[in-house]
Amino acid sequence: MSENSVDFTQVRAQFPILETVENGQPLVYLDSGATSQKPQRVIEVLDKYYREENANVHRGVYGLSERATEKYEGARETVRGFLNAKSTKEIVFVRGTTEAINLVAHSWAAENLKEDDEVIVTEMEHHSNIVPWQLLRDKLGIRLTVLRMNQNGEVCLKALQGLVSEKTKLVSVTHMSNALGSINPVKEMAEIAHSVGAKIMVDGAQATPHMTVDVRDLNCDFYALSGHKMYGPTGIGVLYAKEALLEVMPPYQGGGDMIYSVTFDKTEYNVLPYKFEAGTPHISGAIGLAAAMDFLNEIGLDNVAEYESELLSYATEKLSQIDGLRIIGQAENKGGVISFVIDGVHPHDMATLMDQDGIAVRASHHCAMPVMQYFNVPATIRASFGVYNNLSDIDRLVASIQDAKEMLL
Ligand code: 7TS
Repeated sequence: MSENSVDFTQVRAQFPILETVENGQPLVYLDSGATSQKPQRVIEVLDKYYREENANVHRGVYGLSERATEKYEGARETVRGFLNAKSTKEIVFVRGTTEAINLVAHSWAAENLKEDDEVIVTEMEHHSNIVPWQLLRDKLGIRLTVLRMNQNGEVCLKALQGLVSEKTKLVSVTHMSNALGSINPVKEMAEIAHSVGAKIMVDGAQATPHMTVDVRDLNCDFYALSGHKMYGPTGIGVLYAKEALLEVMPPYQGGGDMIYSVTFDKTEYNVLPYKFEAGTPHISGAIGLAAAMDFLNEIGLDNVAEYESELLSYATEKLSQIDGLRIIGQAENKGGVISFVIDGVHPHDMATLMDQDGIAVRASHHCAMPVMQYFNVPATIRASFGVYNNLSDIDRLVASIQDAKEMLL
């Protein structure tokens, strides 16, 4: 490995779960694409919150509630800084990427799109960036157009240029594919969307744990992320949206906290971002997410990207040497995900045997069935990396594949 200023052995040591012994073997966790493990400091922040700080936010005049509110709003400021958003008004806490996309579909899109208007998605989207638009298609008669990919798992900007028209109202695209690892040129895609007056929504579920994301530089209109994939708790995520859009969007859910005043005749909504946060929020989740972002900021996202790119190169080289193994997704710009199939072996059988060696990989369609259809496979085996993985994890992955292959073929 090249000299990285960060000691990733120390980073790994911060994850208590990695001491787990699975089937008599030390756990090798290679399923961070599904959810990441949590560092000690995130676990401690959650523990401290419930031991010492728990109260509902925005309502109490007593000290404990004021402190919980300060922490919760402090977390919002951390998220703002992490994404380089202009204002905390643009940071809406949600359950995760899925909810963020549904919020945009139900609020912005349902309000602004009409029959025959078009939403463009890529062929490599996760189901959570396909199904909400299909639901809207059924309701409003909008069109859902697919930007196809090539055999490497890459989309072509020229093809997008040829696809957009004055009918296009939204381009909704994943920043990094969970099934292939492809990183999409979302900044350029934003320019193309904007050239016809469309908006762009970016699904950042897989990107935010692995690379620097600057929403102002990308000039995206909406950006979604999930805390649990970036070393934070489950059940918390973020929708970033430009303030001017949020300002005119109708609320997504009604309830407490999102109102300014209510009578039976009329409700006045709260200011941003509270208009979109009905009900008691996931206070500890937001605080835990901020701790995870601090953790990533301290390592430095550019260091993370460099380190994981070295892991990916090493894994690609080693896996390519295995007879009958085909890597699915060979984009030039690719993050720490390696999906593969092996001639004559069902991915689930392979992953089950690998579990016996203490290796956690995912064998599935990865909620991206159109990707499987394109490559004509029922499923792939996917190893996805996090900051805690190392070369020895990959060596054990390779050895386990070899052993399982011998048993199955
Ligand atoms: N978008 C992408 C690109 C994803 O990878 C996922 C989850 C989601 C959206 C949904 O995120 P959620 O936090 O709202 O569930 N991806 C995966 C995966 O690859 N394996 O399990 C979940």
